[in-house]
Amino acid sequence: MALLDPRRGCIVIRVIYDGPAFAGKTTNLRTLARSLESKLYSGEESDGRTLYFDWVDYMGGLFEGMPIRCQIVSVPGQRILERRRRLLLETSDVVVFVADSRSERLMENVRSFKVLGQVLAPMVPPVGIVVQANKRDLKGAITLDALRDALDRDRLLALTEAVAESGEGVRETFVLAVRLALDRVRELWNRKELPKIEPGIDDGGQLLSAMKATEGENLASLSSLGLGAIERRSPIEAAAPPPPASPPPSGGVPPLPDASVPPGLVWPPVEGRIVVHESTRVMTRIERRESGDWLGFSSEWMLRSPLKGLFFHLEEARAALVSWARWHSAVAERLSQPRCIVLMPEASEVWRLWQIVRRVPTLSDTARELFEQSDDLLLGEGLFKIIDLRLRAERDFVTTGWLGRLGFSSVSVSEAGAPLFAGFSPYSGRSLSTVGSAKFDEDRLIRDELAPLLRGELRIAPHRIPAVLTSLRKVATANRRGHIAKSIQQSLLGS
Ligand SMILES: Nc1nc2c(ncn2[C@@H]2O[C@H](COP(=O)(O)OP(=O)(O)O)[C@@H](O)[C@H]2O)c(=O)[nH]1
Ligand SMILES: [Mg+2]
Repeated sequence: MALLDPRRGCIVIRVIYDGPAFAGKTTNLRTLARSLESKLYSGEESDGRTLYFDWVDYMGGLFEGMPIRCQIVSVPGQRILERRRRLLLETSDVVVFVADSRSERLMENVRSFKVLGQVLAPMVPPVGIVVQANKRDLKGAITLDALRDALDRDRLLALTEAVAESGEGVRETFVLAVRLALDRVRELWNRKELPKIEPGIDDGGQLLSAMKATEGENLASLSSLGLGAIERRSPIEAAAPPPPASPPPSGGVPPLPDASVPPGLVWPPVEGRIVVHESTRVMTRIERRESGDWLGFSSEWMLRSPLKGLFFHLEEARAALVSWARWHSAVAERLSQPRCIVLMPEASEVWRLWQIVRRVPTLSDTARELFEQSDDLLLGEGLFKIIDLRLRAERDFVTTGWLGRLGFSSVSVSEAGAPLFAGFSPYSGRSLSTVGSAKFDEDRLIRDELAPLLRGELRIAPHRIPAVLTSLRKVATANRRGHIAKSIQQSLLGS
């Protein structure tokens, strides 16, 4: 429901606290109200249970020079009040999902989170979710990884920890949530879709009346709970640059991107910031390569800043980000996920481009595992699959011009069995539509890349070569790709 209130000259966003009953939503808002020096409005309660919502108003921060007004609203968590909950969720710009860390509450969290996912799925631009693992003080609190796996194994979640009762982690969660909401505002702004209209709902009392009114009616739309009618959409004056961070890089090592990067400097919007938040929490090593690139690693993530990724003018830096983002959009379906690109303020008037990519199992990893396979037949079949994927990837990415080069360690497989590019995307500092060579030479690829790989792996067991080659030939022929096996055999035996 983000909007630009023309009368007050401010941006209005709505941060919704969601989650199962008793997880600590009201406690979060109570703590926030105290630390933000604002007032908590609790619509109506019955025995301390929220019936409608809690509401906190907060004014803080700037977007394009305009103050930001946050409507912080918690939903009722009881299942019986689910309709009220959904109505409120549909007006969110970001959601903090307050999860109860006690193991016995895990299924309640999961059930509630599923509903949240359904409600938010159709919303465009995406509404980010911060999962706050609350009640970390209690014995029997499950680990963050267990919570993450139970909620959604396939999706990257921004996780924070809190003890809402004592206030620990409450503010950190809120700050991250506001940043995700502002990513959404930025996206609306860029699309010239940020409504310029006074908020239909200005305080808790108005929201309560509106909710009660809609419950009396045959409600379908919730426009009255958010914006009222949208009167006009007007393009807004040109963007002013956000202030760069002030501390200069220390000890030569550039600062890693962090989740405080200003809106508009991370792509894709919303999800990109979640990638930054999750990856840089655990980044362990950073080093400079001979090429001049900076590289960072953790067990799950890898991060790179190219040599040409340093900028001294924000407009130039932005243009580079946009052109790189275009490349990513164009090949999105063929890229391993999640990943993001981000422009990190590095010093006064200095920005650095980074990309962050989640490490996924690649063909190299699969090959290494395969060679532990003692059955020659299965090894041959597995090898054919890998080789076939590698060749398809070459055809898809390099021949079409999207990439300059590929290797076994930069190709992974999608669930549907198609090759995905899992490496760092190329950056040349200009428009990136074509960087690859147009010629595809299968024989050269087999000779220069595959044969050495196989030779290296098979060196430990040369006696297996004939059996493996026979098996490989059999599968390849069955797939009408006999020539592949033949050229591998020639490369291997010819050496
Ligand atoms: N131990 C502990 N109790 C908490 C914490 N946060 C909330 N509670 C308690 O959990 C209960 C439910 O909290 P409440 O905020 O009303 O949950 P809501 O239903 O999600 O709004 C209350 O008794 C709170 O005092 C926490 O971090 N640790
Ligand atoms: Mg409550």
